[in-house]
Order: sequence, then C-alpha cells, then structure tokens
Amino acid sequence: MKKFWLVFIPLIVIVGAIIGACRSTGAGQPALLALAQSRGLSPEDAARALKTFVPPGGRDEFLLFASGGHSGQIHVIGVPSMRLLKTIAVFTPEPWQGYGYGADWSEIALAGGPDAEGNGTNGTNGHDAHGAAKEPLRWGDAHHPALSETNGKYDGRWIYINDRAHGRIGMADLSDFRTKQVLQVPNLQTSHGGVFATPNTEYVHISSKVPALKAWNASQGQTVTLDDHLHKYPDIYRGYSTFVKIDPATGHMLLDQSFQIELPPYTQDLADSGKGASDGFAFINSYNVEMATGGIEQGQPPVEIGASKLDFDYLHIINWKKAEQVIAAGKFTRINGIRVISLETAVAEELLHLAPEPRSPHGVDVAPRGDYITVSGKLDPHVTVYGIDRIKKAIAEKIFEGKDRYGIPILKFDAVVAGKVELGAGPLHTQYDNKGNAYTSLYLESAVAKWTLGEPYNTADKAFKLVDKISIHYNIGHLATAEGDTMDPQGKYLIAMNKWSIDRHTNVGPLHPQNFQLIDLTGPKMELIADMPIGFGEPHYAQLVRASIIKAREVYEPGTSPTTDAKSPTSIASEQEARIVRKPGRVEVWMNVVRSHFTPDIVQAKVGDKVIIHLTNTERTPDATHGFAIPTRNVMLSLDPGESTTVEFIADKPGSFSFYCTEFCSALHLEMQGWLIVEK
Ligand code: K7E
Ligand code: CUA
Repeated sequence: MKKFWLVFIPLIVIVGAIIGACRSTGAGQPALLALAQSRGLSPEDAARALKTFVPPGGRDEFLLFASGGHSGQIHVIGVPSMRLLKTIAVFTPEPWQGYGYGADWSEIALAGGPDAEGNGTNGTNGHDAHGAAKEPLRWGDAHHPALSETNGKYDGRWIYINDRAHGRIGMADLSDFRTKQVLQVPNLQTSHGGVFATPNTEYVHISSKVPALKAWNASQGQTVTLDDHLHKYPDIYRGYSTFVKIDPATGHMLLDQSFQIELPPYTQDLADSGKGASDGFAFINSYNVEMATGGIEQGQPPVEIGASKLDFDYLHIINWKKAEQVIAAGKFTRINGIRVISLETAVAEELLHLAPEPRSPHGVDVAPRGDYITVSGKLDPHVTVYGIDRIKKAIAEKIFEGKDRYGIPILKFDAVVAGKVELGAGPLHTQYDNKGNAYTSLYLESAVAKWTLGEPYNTADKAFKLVDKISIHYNIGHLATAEGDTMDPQGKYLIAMNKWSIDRHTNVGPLHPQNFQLIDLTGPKMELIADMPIGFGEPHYAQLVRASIIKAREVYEPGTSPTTDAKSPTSIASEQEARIVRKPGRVEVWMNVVRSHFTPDIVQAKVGDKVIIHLTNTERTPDATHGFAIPTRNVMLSLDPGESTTVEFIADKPGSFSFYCTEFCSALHLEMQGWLIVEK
C-alpha cells in the first residue's frame, strides 16, 4: 500500500494543488493525503471520489431514468453522484406520492390496465381509462423507458414505459413527474418490443412478447384447449406491433388513432426506432421462430431447447410510414378498439420484411445516424451490424432468400449485413457515444465491450473493431450512455445495469441488491468510478439525459388538477371558499389545505353516505406539500403546492376518524389534523 501511494503522490499533489489553488480555506495537500489514507482510499479511489462528488447543495449534470422492474416504477437518479432523487410510481401504488390511495388522478391512471381478474388483458374492457370502478391491477414489470423526442433528440417532456408482464404502457409528464395515463394496449397480453418513441414522438411503439391468442378469434369469444396449444400453435397465436399515437400537446396516448400490425407468432423481443437514414422504419428482434410450445409433461422439449434449434431467428423490419398509408386507405379491421392490419395485408402491401439474425438475439439498437442496426445474439459472441442502405436495396430489388410459412419475404443475410464484430460471451444491448464508438453489454462475460463504428462517425478508426473491454460486477443486462440511443449522444458516462451484485455490498440478506456501475468514458480506457446498490425490483433499461433538458415546475398554478394539468372546476382559491354541502346520502366538501390546518377540520357524515372531498393546497411556497391521510382506510394523498385533488369513498363504518397531514410541513405540523365523524 505504501509503495503504491509513493507512485501516486504526484497525482495527489496535482489534485491537491488544484484544490488548494481554488480554495483559500485550503485543506492543503498533506491534509488531503492524510485524509485519503485515513479512509483507506487508494489514489485511484481518491480520483473516483473527485469524479463523482457533488458538493452539498450542488446538482448532478445528468439524470438517469431507470426502469424499476417488478417494482412497477421509474427511478430517477442523479449522475455522476448516483443518488436517488425520485421514484415515479407507474404500475404500482406508492403512498408517499399518494398514488393509488384514493386520489382521483392516480386512480384514473392506475385503472387503465386490466383488473385483478385479468379482464381486459386482451383489450376487451381494460382500456377504458375512465371506467374506474374495478379494482385495478396493482403490479407491473417496468422494462423500457422512452423519453419523448423531437428531431431524434430527447425533449424532456414525457416519459413512457412498458409493463413486460402485461401489454401496458405508462406515461408520466415530466412537468410534474407524475403518471398521467396507463394504457392497456388491446390484443397484447405481454410486451417487450419497446417502448421507443419515433423521432418526433409521432408514436410510441410496443409489441407483444409471448404471442397472444389471435385477436380475431379472441374477440369472438373463442377459447383454447391444451390440444390447440400443442398442435395448432402457429395458427392460433399471433404477435402484434403497435404504434400508439401520441397527442403532441399533452403526450397522452390516443388509442383511436393508433394501429397495429399483425405478426407471426414468433416471440418478438426488443425493438428500436429507425431515425435519420432509417426514419420511418421500426426493427424488432425475435426468437423462437421454431414456435416451441413447451410441454415437458407432454413429451415436448422445454422452450429453452425447442426455441434454439435453428441457427437463425428473424429481425422484423417494419415500414411504419407505409403502414400509415395502408391505414389511411382503410385496409384494416378494428379489433378490440384498435385498427389492425392483418398479416396478409402487411405482406401484400410490403410493410413487413424479415432478415435472418444469428440465433436467439436480444437487443436491437439503431446507431445515432440511423445507418446501422446492431443486433446482439445471446448465444453468439458477435454482434451483427445491418446497414439500412443494404436493407433498402434488398427490399427494392427483392433480394430474398425465401419466405417464411406466413409468406413474409426473408432478405438475404449477406445482402443486408454491413459487418460483424466478435466481442465476447453473451452480448445483449448496445449504446453509442459522440465519438463513433458503440458499447455492448456482455452478460455471460460480465463485461462491457467498446467497439468502433468507423466512417462516417470517426474517420480515424476502422469500422467494427473491438478497442476496449471492462469487467463489471456482475452479469450486466442493459447499459445506458448519455443520450446514447438518440441522434445526439453525449458520451462521458456509461451506466452498467447489473443483475447480480454477489459480494459488492454489505450483506442485507439473501435477496441481494442489484448493482449499477458508473463508468467514465472520457479517457482512452473505460474506467469504473462508482457502484450504486439498487434496493428495489430488477431494473432493465434506463435513459441518461442532461438535467438541463428537463424543465419541471416548482409549484402548480393555483388549483391545478394533476389529471388535466388545468385549473380544476372543484378547486378553491382560499380558505373563504371552503365549505360543506350535504344532500341525502351524500356529503361534499371543498377543503382548504394550508400550513397548518385543514378547513373544514371536522367532516360529519352518516353511515352509508358517499363522502367526496375536493382538497386544494393553496400554498405558493415551493416544497410546501401536505398529506391527507384517514386512518383505517386506503386514503393517503399528497397535495403539492397549488394542487387540487378529489377523493371519494363510502363512510361505511361508524366512528371518529382523526385524519392528519403526513408531511412535516411546519412547526405546528402535528396540529394539522381533523376528524371524520361518522354517525350511525
Ligand atoms: Cu434485456 Cu426486458 Cu430489455 Cu431486461 S430486457 S436486460
Ligand atoms: Cu401539513 Cu403537516
């Protein structure tokens, strides 16, 4: 250790000199050295600390929007400090934000999905976001966030995320970091291909993962038997690629203006949007083109074997701009509330082509100019890079090597591949930087590989060459570079999102945290500079964006409903407008919420009455949030300054219930309380 330090003393002297020069208070160089040594930090550790440290009161340069996996949420993390700033509840209730505990805006959002019995999983009734009566599903598996884009760059307005367990998309508005809508996409049971936003957020895309029962049949109430499943799989199941139309003013998902393209029942996996040279196209990987059905008891191989028999699966290439014309020409059927282009029409109209891809691929990631499409094959040590110019030529000149059993043309492999790079074991996902490099996660090897794109990104480098590799800890899934899936990557940082942490953190029991690792990309070699334990559900994808692009508000305009982002008709402007209106069987309250009291502070009702409380926080001070909690029932609201929210319930139990504010908002916060008195 001592020798080690002697070698690095010049580094410390330089760092110390810089700090000494900048600060007149000057904890001089020897003091810094002693401090580092007393904490057992190596010189590299000290450098890492300086690279990631954000001083008290300081700000991070980037924000990471990370999927929360089966926590059903999005986590917002400051980079480089790797501090958790916020959790946006999307598919699961979250009491601190008052999400899913009676607040109208949150119940409307959560009710978008199927109910707990699964009604609506095929779009039969679950997509009516305003028919909120049923108990909504209370979990989801958040995989792939997509920030909205303008001209292929993040615009900081909205974020979408898919629920891998269901065919759902959640949408949060980044003006207040709240979920506004959860859409059950008809005809999907599960989802994985997306979400991604098209370059101007015309659409967000989502496709099925495991194929679902063919919508045509399901819509006519046809069901399935085990025999059908085992012997008619290719006929009864279908995948669906969905282009969900986005309202350019509000970011809301508009089912009426969305459309779907029916796909073969291969298992469609990840997807990405074309941009630049490939604008108008979408790319979806698939596996299990063998259509293995499982059924070990029935004498069938397990899916992992059955789905790995062939050497190739298929990259699906979809021309969505052409699909828009087919929709405009009326060549669709409306099924379960969405316009669907049949597989036959998709083939006839040349909307869909396949390209062979080495077996069992996972990620498909379009390069910043849209010219290259990188496919990672879990069971192949290479990534395969397709050229959009080659794809377009092969489509135009019909350079096919055949058709699949559904008649979809298969482009000739050699005609569309621009190159291959051998990277290592288990490539999964790829991101890009601003210097012409690509970074691919290697799950089996627990590493990140850096390789070159060559011209026109970087004329100095030969294309498709492995140039660096770094070990990570352990078993990386996705990775995120700064704006690394846009047309304007920022380089600088890479976050490895690792599935296993094993020995990296203090033991907190057999369920270990996940492990994020921050990697510095600024030097010639990638350098690991921080670990961050993730103590919630398994994150999948994340997007890293400059913090300056996100422009969230500090407080709401007075009386704003988070549902509509406009003034709520049931808001009040001041305490003077607070009131109670009683009608038979019904008590309606307009409640003012301000430090440190509720007005009215006593609400009287009879057993069986419907109680409706419109609460308005009339504060204008940033961060003057109040809570509103009623014991013994699932009512827990968070009222941010300016917010107006409504809660309704039936006063079904007699008694005196002391509601209170759950945020320590003032010296007299404890006195911020009241009573719901329910008389027999
Ligand atoms: Cu690779 Cu759902 Cu994106 Cu996880 S998927 S890793
Ligand atoms: Cu309001 Cu505590």
